[in-house]
Formats: sequence, C-alpha cells, structure tokens
Amino acid sequence: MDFYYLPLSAPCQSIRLLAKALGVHLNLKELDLLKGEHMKPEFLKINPQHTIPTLVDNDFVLWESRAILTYLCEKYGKNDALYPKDPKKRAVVNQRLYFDMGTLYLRFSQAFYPVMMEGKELNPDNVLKLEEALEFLEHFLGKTPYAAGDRLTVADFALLASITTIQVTGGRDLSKYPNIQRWYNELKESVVGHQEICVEGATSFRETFSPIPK
Ligand SMILES: N[C@@H](CCC(=O)N[C@@H](CS)C(=O)NCC(=O)O)C(=O)O
Repeated sequence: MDFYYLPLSAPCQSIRLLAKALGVHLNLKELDLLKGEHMKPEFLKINPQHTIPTLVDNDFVLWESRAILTYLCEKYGKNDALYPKDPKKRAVVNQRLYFDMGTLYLRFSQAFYPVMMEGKELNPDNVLKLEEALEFLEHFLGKTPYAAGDRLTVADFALLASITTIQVTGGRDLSKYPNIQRWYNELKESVVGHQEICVEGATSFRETFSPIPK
C-alpha cells in the first residue's frame, strides 16, 4: 500500500503506529507540503482534496486519517480487538475518534496553528477551549483505562498521536491531567514506534514553525 504522508503530521503518525501494530507494510511516500507537493497534478489525481494522510490500497484510495484507521483494522486486523464489532463498543470507539477529530485536535489547531504558521498572537480563549477538551478526555480516562473502554482500541492510536503533538509541539503540561498522564505513560511504553514516529515527528513539527508561548 502506498501511504502519502508527512512525518510531522499527527493524523499521519496515528496510521503509521496502527500499521506497525497490525503488521501491515506501508510504502511511505513523503509529500512536502511546504513545497506544495500536495498540489501537483499527480497527487490531485489521487486525492482531489489534497490532504495527507492518503492511502492507496491497489485500486482503492482513501483519505481522512480516522477513516483510514478503521479501514485498516477491518481489512487487515486478525480479530476485532482494536475495532470491536459489537455495535455499542464500536459506537464508543467512533465517538472517541470523532471527538479526537472534531474537538481535541481541532481545538489544538485553532489555538496554535495561527501562532506557529502565521505569527499571530496566542488567543487565550482558544487555549481555554483546548484545555476544556483535555478535561473531557481526562474525564473519559477516569471512567475506563483506555479511551473507549477496558481495552486498547484504534481510538487510542488517534488520541495518542494528538496528545503527543499537544505535549511535544504545543508544550502543554499534562501533569494537571492525572488520568491522561497515566494513559499516556502506559501507551508511550507499549505502543511500538511511538518515540520514533510521534515524538520525533512532533518535535520536528515544533522546530519547523514559530515557537508557541507557554
Ligand atoms: N481530518 C484530516 C486532516 C487532514 C489534513 O488537514 N492534513 C493536512 C496536513 S496535517 C493537509 O494535508 N494539509 C494540506 C491541505 O489541506 O491542502 C485527517 O485527519 O486526515
């Protein structure tokens, strides 16, 4: 499978982590967004929305990281452990994935992308909104050891990439969220590739753009 990606992108990192966990080989094709490689006609033919991550599995093309995550689990998972078939369990996994996309990572990007990429002042209201999202995750992880229940699921992979970026790129202090801290400490050790994929990627994200004030 060809995988169009950028190392510093959290959505791309979650898929690389999952591929390792599933034992799926990704043929990595790095696209330099800063050089506009995603706007070249060759890539627009593959993904007219010009976003990474984009997966090409033979004649099947898919983008949107969380859709790719669930596709890989369903197509290549040896069982349904990471993406349970039970409707209620799956619904909670999906809820956490949508939370990651539409609340947690969205609020991270709204708070920090303008500072990092456009040199704007930090807007304290946006930081508060991000902190509120972290409180929601803190609450979820106070009820269950993993993001969507008693076992590791694909939702943890998405959230792990986001949280690493929030901490490493955004410089946020997670010590005020003990449940997130506990979960993060466990996953940092147990999810193969976290250091090399997420921490190094998030560090290069931080170093590529303007610093975020504390
Ligand atoms: N919700 C999407 C976000 C994808 C996205 O916006 N990716 C960024 C890089 S992290 C991108 O490709 N930006 C270039 C563009 O939108 O033209 C996902 O999770 O895959």
